[in-house]
Amino acid sequence: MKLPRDAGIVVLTGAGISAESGLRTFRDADGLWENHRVEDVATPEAFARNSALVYRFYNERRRGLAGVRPNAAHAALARLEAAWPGDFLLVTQNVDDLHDRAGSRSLLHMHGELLKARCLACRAVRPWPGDLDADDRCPTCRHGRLRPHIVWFGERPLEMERIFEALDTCGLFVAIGTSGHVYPAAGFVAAVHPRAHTLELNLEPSQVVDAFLEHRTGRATELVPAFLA
Ligand code: BJW
Repeated sequence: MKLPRDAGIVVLTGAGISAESGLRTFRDADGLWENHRVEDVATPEAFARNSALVYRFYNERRRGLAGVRPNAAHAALARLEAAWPGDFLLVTQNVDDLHDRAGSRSLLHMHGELLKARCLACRAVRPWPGDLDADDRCPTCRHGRLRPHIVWFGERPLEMERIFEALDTCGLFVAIGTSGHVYPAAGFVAAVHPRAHTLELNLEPSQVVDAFLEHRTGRATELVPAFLA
């Protein structure tokens, strides 16, 4: 595929790109945490029902980030952004900070960020202040409770206007390491097809692979640097 040098590129990443850094994906293994389905912890209803459990889940995952590092696929995307003369946007569903640490700057975290918390009252977003528990209050407004800055099921993903603006004008859309189970991200390919070229890079064909013009199967640390070489 020959892409004009002024074409816009949108890359969507999912948990598969961080798998080889040592972070578990959502739907590959058993998908369980302390015998809870992730869907039963990552919802506003779960937070209302048992916030201590939800805080524990996210405190543990936030601490887990300290022991992992960006891999060759994260690094290759940061190099592409630095070298590409046209518009470039990296949209990640991942709540880890591995793209940030690899050097990606034109980056949107559409499902939030593990290292941030948000006030339920004033909505201020701030760095996650150590281990959170149910008694923590917002330092900005001093009364609101803090919650993980994470988009749970049923909540509106972040930055949707900017994402659809980029999708509307891009010449290439690439999805990497995402199963295509979760919307609206799984619908991005349909939003650009057939105007833009579309490519899926994944360990196995995703749920929405038929919507892509091209797909390659394999590990992200091999496929992504090779595609960009
Ligand atoms: C490798 C690899 C390697 C492994 N190399 N690859 C339309 C139809 C039906 C339902 C809906 C719909 N629209 C909305 C919904 C409802 C819902 C939804 O999609 N439900 C489905 C389950 C059916 N969506 C929502 O509720 C969303 N909100 C919403 O739609 O609001 C309305 C609205 C939209 C737009 C504008 C205005 C309003 C919110 C979704 C929030 C998702 N949140 C989560 C949890 C975050 C919390 C946390 O982390 O704790 O986000 S769910 C979870 O899934 C997480 C992920 O970001 C997301 C996607 O998962 P991902 O990344 O694809 O991971 P996996 O595990 O599924 O797949 C990994 C892939 O990697 C696999 O394919 C492997 O093969 C591959 N892989 N190793 C390359 N080494």
